Amino acid sequence: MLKDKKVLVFGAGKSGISASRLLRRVGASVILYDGRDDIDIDTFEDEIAICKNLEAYLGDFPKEKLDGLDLMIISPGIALDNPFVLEVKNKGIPIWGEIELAYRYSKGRIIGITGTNGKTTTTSLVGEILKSYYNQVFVVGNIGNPYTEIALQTTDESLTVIELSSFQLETIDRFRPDISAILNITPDHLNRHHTMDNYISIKKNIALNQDNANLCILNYENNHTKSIGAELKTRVLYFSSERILENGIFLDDDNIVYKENDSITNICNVNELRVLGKHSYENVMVGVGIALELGIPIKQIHEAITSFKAVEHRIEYVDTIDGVSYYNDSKGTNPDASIKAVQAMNSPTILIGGGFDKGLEFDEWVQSFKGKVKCLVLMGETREKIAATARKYGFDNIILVNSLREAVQISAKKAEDGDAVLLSPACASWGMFDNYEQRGRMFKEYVHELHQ
Ligand code: UMA
Repeated sequence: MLKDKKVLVFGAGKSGISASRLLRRVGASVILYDGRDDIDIDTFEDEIAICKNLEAYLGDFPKEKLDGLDLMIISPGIALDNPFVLEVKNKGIPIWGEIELAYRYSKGRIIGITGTNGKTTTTSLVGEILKSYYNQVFVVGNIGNPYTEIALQTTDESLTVIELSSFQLETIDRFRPDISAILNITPDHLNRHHTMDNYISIKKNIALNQDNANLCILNYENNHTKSIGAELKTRVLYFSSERILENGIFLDDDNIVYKENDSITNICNVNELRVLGKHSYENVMVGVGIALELGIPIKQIHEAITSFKAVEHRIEYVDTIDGVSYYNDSKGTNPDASIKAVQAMNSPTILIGGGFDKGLEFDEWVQSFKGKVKCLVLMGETREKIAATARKYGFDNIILVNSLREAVQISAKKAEDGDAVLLSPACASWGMFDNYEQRGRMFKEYVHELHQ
């Protein structure tokens, strides 16, 4: 399909490198471009391995090279209103995201999972359930393994579970998952998507090309996802952690059940699960919905969901030092995700927050502190904005710091026996760290340093 085509890959991060690799394997001629001029260009050839004489440009792109291009692949981190992207678009060159590229070369069944929060956990849970029953399961996407990396390995027997961010869904074209899920939609990434309506419509893209042969699983308790159901051409399955549904998956007292017409199937009791909190039960319900649609027997589903543990960086227990427990919720990259972590705490908590400014408001986050958070330690670009919001609501036990290491050290000093220290920044890590994983790993390292 792209053999002998001239393809420009914009962005030389994880996804750009993987996309280049796929393109070279299928015989395309690749030009790799990154706006940063401080990357060591020689590393590209090592990374891409199969590329000899890779044409790559850093910083400025020679404009004459745009002539004769057949396609541009952009990385998720690059916005569609980026001036270079607009220039390419104005020349009439088609633009795909890495997901579309991988999809065009994929075989087998595809499960796409999106939502503002919970998508990484749900994607790994679904991966676990599927692996317990099927042989060829791939777990890819925003979770950290680019989809393009495995697309050429998929066969008709494969099942590919993809975590999809709004950044990735913005640039799909024909991408059509067999099963999709939107866990929830709350404000996030508004600096990139500008309005909530635009953000919602991008999330909805996940089901854009689905039809009646497919299924979309939606949260009945989130107004945005609930109303999306009526607009889709595909079959819809709702889940709810708040009420008994006529049809769907829901919590009935402490039991997760599936109801289809008059037939009720008991899946499990929530006390059998190793994950905590309503948001976790919702993730499990989505996993159950996907597994049932794929025909996995209840016994197998039960076994997989009851042995599943929380993923790294999501309310992850780190250590207890001098009677103080430390939790890493670096994945709390927006207020809503962080509220879930704050609510899950069951001891007086020193909360470490702040980071990159995505244009979000922190009112609801601060309001969720009541009875949980005793002290707020703030870092990064948003620290003043958050401090002002906290004071507006009468919360003034606030400490401003200049680094995560300082945040950990001050929290340890302030904490008393029986307290918890929670890193759940409600902000992206950019500006201080490469990504939330690095922020979480550094947090754990600084906590372990407290032993010295
Ligand atoms: N770049 C430019 N110009 C720009 C912007 C970026 O040249 O205007 C270049 C940068 O210099 C850099 C490269 O593009 O070299 C980075 O590309 P990228 O930001 O897309 O990062 P990747 O390393 O390719 O990682 C991406 C996802 N990153 C983002 O969406 C920001 C990863 O999600 C994903 O795991 C990976 O692809 C594999 O598919 C991370 C993320 O933070 C975890 N996601 C956000 C989130 O979860 O909230 C959406």
